[in-house]
Amino acid sequence: MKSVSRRSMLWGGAAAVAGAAGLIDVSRIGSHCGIVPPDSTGFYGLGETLTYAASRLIAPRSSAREFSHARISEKPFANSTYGPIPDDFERHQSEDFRNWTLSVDGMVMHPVKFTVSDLKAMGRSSQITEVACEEGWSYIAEWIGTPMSTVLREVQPLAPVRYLVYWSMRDGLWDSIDMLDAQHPQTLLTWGMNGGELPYGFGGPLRVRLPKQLGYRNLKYVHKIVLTDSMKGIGKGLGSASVEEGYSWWAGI
Ligand SMILES: Nc1nc2c(c(=O)[nH]1)N[C@H]1C(S)=C(S)[C@@H](COP(=O)(O)O)O[C@H]1N2
Ligand SMILES: [Mo]
Repeated sequence: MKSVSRRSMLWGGAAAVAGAAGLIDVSRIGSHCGIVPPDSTGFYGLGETLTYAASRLIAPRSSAREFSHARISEKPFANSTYGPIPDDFERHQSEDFRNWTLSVDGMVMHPVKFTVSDLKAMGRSSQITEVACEEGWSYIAEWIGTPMSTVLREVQPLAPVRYLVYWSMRDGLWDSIDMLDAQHPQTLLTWGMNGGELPYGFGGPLRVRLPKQLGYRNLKYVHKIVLTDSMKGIGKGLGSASVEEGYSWWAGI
């Protein structure tokens, strides 16, 4: 494990104490260090800002728990997806997603469109981890996919990139993660589950799997990724469609 620098510890401690006492604007200090969540605004943003900053300073590379095969849930629960199925999506479904692409562009050296078979050929990683919904239920499954870091190596992000933003084609939901999460070895572009293909109900053909974050950040039917240094101009600039609905951007577990 990497040791935490004394300076980071001091900063974290000072921010926590001062923040709790309401003495200083934590988000202002945090922005110097690049650890402010995009939805850090106003009074309610304070808690999230502190949680995010503390997690980044104290355990920036921690991993989600992985389980043995025996712990895989017999009946995983596929949450419903709301709204009408767009025509484009139905067409892809009827073609067995053979022509489904994931575009990756924005602040990158080489923008690329990958098919699911391109991704499968690039790299494979699997993990047995839990999906935890904010509503209280969870299940454990084996997730198989291409590490996000492998895709990033291909497109080569350009400095000063800060966020990876991703969109679902099925319902237009979108979300974003910082580069630490984007490069995290457990962050997968998932195309397989429990030894087989990733079923439609669980986000097939392609799902972002982020076991260190609550379920709602694990978007299904992902077809577009943009790398950016700022969330300005993307939706309301708060980092996620879920944030616009009242959820918090940082949902670390
Ligand atoms: N595109 C899309 N992705 C989504 C959702 C959604 O409604 N649309 N729901 C999210 C929520 S709230 C949770 S808890 C998980 C549920 O994953 P599951 O369907 O595999 O149980 O998916 C997330 N991904
Ligand atoms: Mo959820």
